[in-house]
Amino acid sequence: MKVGRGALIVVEGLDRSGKTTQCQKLITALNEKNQKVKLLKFPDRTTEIGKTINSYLVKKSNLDDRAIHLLFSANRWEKRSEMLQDLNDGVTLIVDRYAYSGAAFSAAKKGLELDWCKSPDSGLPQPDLVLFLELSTSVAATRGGYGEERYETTEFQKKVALNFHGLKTEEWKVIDAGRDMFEVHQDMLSFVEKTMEKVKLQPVGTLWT
Ligand code: 2DT
Repeated sequence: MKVGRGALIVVEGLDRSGKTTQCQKLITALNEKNQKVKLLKFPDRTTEIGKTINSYLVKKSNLDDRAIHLLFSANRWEKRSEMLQDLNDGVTLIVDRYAYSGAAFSAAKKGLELDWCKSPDSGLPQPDLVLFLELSTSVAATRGGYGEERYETTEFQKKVALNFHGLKTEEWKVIDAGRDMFEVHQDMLSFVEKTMEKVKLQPVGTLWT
């Protein structure tokens, strides 16, 4: 018997909002409930494209703003068929950052329009749910490790935050990430489980088309 497809769940938010920890907690919780789940993270720094992105992020190399933007997008396109295969096999994907980070970060740079930034990701698998972890930039700056990589300045993050808000659609749930980690997790898990149930018999959509 076909049990239906998996859900595409994206977790977004500013740096240090707890995305990576919360993604891991979702995976653990769903595994314990015997659900088929996989964790994905963008950028995926392990591929050839990802290695070039990593070198840019750790400031070992410089690239034209539009060139790096297209590489971030290509890094998602190279995972597209694997993602669709997994979803159709009933695997729920928990994705740490996606095209929304792509558009929000690049459009925070001078001269890059949001619409231009969205266009290379148009046609990727459409997330069924976007969990946006909301945290003020001043609280984020007090959390560990801030300021080591490119983009990790309060001024830049403020622009990114504004761009994220301009990208919100009805699939978005804004989560107050300033609360206790367990409370945040419970909230997120409840949205994820509802979405998994809802999309089982629906086709996977396409993003920004
Ligand atoms: P992590 O700290 O989560 O590894 O992100 N970024 C990310 C972009 O500028 N464009 C993108 O498409 C993506 C997915 C956000 C590393 C940094 O890369 C930024 C922070």
